[in-house]
This record gives sequence, structure tokens and C-alpha cells, in this order.
Amino acid sequence: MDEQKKISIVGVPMDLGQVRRGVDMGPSAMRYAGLLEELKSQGFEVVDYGDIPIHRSTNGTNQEQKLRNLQEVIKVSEELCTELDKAINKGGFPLVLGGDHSISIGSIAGISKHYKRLGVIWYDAHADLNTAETSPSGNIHGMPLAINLGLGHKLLTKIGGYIPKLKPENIVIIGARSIDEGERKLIKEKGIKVFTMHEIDRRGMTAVMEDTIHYLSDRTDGVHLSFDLDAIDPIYAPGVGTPVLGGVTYRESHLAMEMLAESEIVTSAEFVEVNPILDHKNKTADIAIELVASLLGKQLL
Ligand code: B3U
Ligand code: MN
Ligand code: MN
Repeated sequence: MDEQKKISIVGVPMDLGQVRRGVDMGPSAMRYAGLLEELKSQGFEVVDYGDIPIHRSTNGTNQEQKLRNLQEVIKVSEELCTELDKAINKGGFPLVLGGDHSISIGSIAGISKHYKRLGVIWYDAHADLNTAETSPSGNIHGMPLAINLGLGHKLLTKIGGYIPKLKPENIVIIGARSIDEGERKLIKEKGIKVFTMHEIDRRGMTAVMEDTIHYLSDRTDGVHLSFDLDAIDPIYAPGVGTPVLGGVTYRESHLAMEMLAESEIVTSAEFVEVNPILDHKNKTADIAIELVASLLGKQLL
């Protein structure tokens, strides 16, 4: 627990994994919403490493292709991987601020170096298990989980110098409700554990989180939480690039974070896809900060 007294923040103002501008302002929006102040008030020592520089070429590479902005995403991923690897060596709980979800290619590449059996909780409306062949959009933010499994373009899967970063049996997806055909096939083929909105509706978030915690603590030596704000229903979190109706509620999400805090299994986290341009009064960033606080053990009483 002592080690978790220090939080290491890294921002990744990246919007190249998809087409809508605005998600590049996610780290600013979360800092503006009072992230550092909140963590300090909880008694944490906070080290903010600032933002990874994003290299946006005038038109981007591969604009019409199956992997939009491939070269730029590779460069940012390598830099994030190196930065996180260094930050972890210095100690502290890594907290990454996105940026679109393609940032998890670099973050998991950096984090996974430190664990033999890294587990991942992918809290998302989407499965992010596309490859260039199955993607309906060519947007890399719909591919990072597949890439971390070693599936997809070699230049992306080999970020950090090793393949793969994750094993399919160490992944739990929570909140999915928009899954593409190729992703569905991959989930079945690899036996990936998914709690869709159906299971959350049917069994409740408590049972889903109990199962998740039990499942991961048995088989992993660290757990990264990859929290895509579009998992939450757009009624509560409208500031995301691809809102999907019928999502997890605000209350259920807090409960999930509180149960994770209690379990003490989470060893790193990222909060991604906050888009202040599409938001109402920075509401989505505010929610992200509250959820970070719950994840890190903030209690009501
Ligand atoms: N599955 C679709 C849509 C999508 C994925 N992630 C987000 N949207 N945020 C795709 O383009 O891969
Ligand atoms: Mn996502
Ligand atoms: Mn998503």
C-alpha cells in the first residue's frame, strides 16, 4: 500500500487513433477538473510527468487507408512506452490520461514489461479488438486490445520490443454493447471473458465485479484498468467521441471503482476518450476525476 501513496501521472493528448478532434484536450480537461488537487487531498504524493508530445503531420499518414495515422501512432506509442517504463522504475502508481484509446498500445507496452502475467480490465462500450482486416473504420482506437494480444500490424504489435503484451485469459471486458463481427469471432476463438451490458443488467454490477476480481486475482500478478469513458451512458458522460446508448450508469461505475479499490488488485490505470468539445461544462472530465478518486480508495464516510 505504501508504494501506492505516490501517483505518477502521464498525459497523452492524442487524437490520431480516430477522426474527431477534441479528445486531444482530454488530459487538460481532467487536470482542469481538479485531478491533482483531488489526489493531494486524499493524501497522495502526486508526480505529474506532463504530456507526451504528439507529432501531427499536416495530413497524417495513411489517411484513406486501413490504419489511419499509422506512423504517428507508432511514434507516440514508443514514447509513451519508454516514459511509463521509466516512471514505474521510479515507483508510484501509474495513471495515464488520454487521448483516444489507441494510447493503450504504448501504455500497456510500458506497463507489461513489469509483470509476467498482467491482467487488464477493459471498461468500454466497445471491445477494441479489431485489426486492419476487420475494422469498419480504419481507426486505430478500435484496435488496441487486439494489438496488445499480438494481433494486427507488426509495427504496432512490436512496440516496446516484445510480442504479445497480454494473454487472452488475463483480460476482462466490462460494459460492451457495440461489438463488430470480427471482434465477436475473436472473443469466441480466444475465450476472452466479456461482461456485456446484458450481464450487468441481469446480474448487477456487484456480481460482475465480484466475478472479475475473483477471476483476475487468481491468475495475474498485476492489473491495469483501461477505462474508456464511453462505457458510461451518454446521459452521464456525453463528452466522448463515440457515444453508445444503454451504457453503465454513474452509480454502477462508482461501485465498480470502489470494489476495485477494496480488492487492491489494480496496479495501474488509464482514463481515455474524454472529448471536451462534445461535453457539457466539462461534465465527463469531472466524472473521470471522481472515478479516479474512488478507484484510489476515496470513501464516502
Ligand atoms: N468498433 C468500431 C467503433 C469504435 C471502436 N472504438 C470506438 N469506436 N470508440 C471501430 O471503428 O473499430
Ligand atoms: Mn475504447
Ligand atoms: Mn469505446
